[in-house]
Amino acid sequence: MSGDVRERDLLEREPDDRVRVLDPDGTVVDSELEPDLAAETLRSMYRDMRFSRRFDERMISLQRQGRLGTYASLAGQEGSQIGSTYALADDDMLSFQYREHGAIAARGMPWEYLLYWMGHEDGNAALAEIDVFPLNISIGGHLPHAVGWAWAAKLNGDQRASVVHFGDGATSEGDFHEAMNFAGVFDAPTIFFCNNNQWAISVPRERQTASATIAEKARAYGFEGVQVDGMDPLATYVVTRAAREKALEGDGDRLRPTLIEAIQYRYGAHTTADDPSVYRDDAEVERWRERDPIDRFEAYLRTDGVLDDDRIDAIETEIEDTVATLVERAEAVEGDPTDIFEYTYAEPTPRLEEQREDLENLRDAHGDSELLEDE
Ligand SMILES: Cc1ncc(C[n+]2csc(CCOP(=O)(O)OP(=O)(O)O)c2C)c(N)n1
Ligand SMILES: [Mg+2]
Repeated sequence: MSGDVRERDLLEREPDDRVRVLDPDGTVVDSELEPDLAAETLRSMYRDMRFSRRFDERMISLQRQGRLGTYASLAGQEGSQIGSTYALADDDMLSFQYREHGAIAARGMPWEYLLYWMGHEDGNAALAEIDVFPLNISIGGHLPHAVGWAWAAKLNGDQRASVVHFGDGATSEGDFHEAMNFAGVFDAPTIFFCNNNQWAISVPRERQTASATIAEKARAYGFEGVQVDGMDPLATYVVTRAAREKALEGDGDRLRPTLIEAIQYRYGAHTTADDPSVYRDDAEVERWRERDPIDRFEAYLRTDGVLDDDRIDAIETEIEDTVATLVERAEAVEGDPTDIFEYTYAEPTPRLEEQREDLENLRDAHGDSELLEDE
């Protein structure tokens, strides 16, 4: 990176002028933008990307075996999630939708994270310890909260940014627009990070908005939007770092939010409950796989001598062990089915009370194992 001025320029590009540092075969295409990261940091980013991909495979396999609930796959989106998270401070507040396991991995995924996907609320609670808000299934619902948190941090004089991940589909929700407007007016130090993976379940990007880019929507709210190659971890890193600086140090006398549109692709199904073959072609998936973020980053790191076969073998072995330990610890926790009646209302409604009683009566009469066998 050749200095602050150049880094700031990043955010002043036209919204459709996509920032890219590495091309799909790992060659540096913009050496001025190449961040000066220590070999250890680069290897750690690579490890987290590999971990996330492996975690994903394992979670899908567990779901197929009935050992995990419905799961949202991240494969293809590692460069965006890990590159951007490495540009943050550990105590910047991170909010996400449900697919950003890579961002959680970059923060040091707690084993309890798996519990959420196994139906235990404790999985969400553990995220608070790494400054991550609970997972959000209600599309766009977390954006106003992320901005509110940013505004509070600013009023408290904290040097902490709020980073909020959401999908292309979320930009059609009112919450997105309200959050963007509020952040623009109140100078809330927010980084809006849109993981544009081309699809919102079966709705393609072209049907999501008539705007030429998602990034350009920021202009309507008085701040900058930038498109970045979301499958290039170095590009997402430099863009997020520039946005963070602007959120906390300001532009002139104002702290400014930024909207980052990271262009990427979800290789797999929307979730384990989806069949993408009914709405998209395999050829499309193959075209995006040619831009794979892990292959690209590995090629770059091998050229620089930061990685070699031995180091990669060691990383693979460590990842296998780590994933196995995470699963083992999470599976050792026994759930309580009546948990499903908790956590939505402070006071349960009469109807929920009635349903809880029905479930308890059934369990008393038959026992959990018999109830499960009957299914
Ligand atoms: C408010 C709301 N409306 C609809 C849904 C159903 N829904 C679940 S995921 C999804 C698509 C979201 O797409 P996007 O924001 O692009 O994120 P992605 O899944 O692609 O990561 C929808 C519509 C929901 N969860 N919440
Ligand atoms: Mg999407």
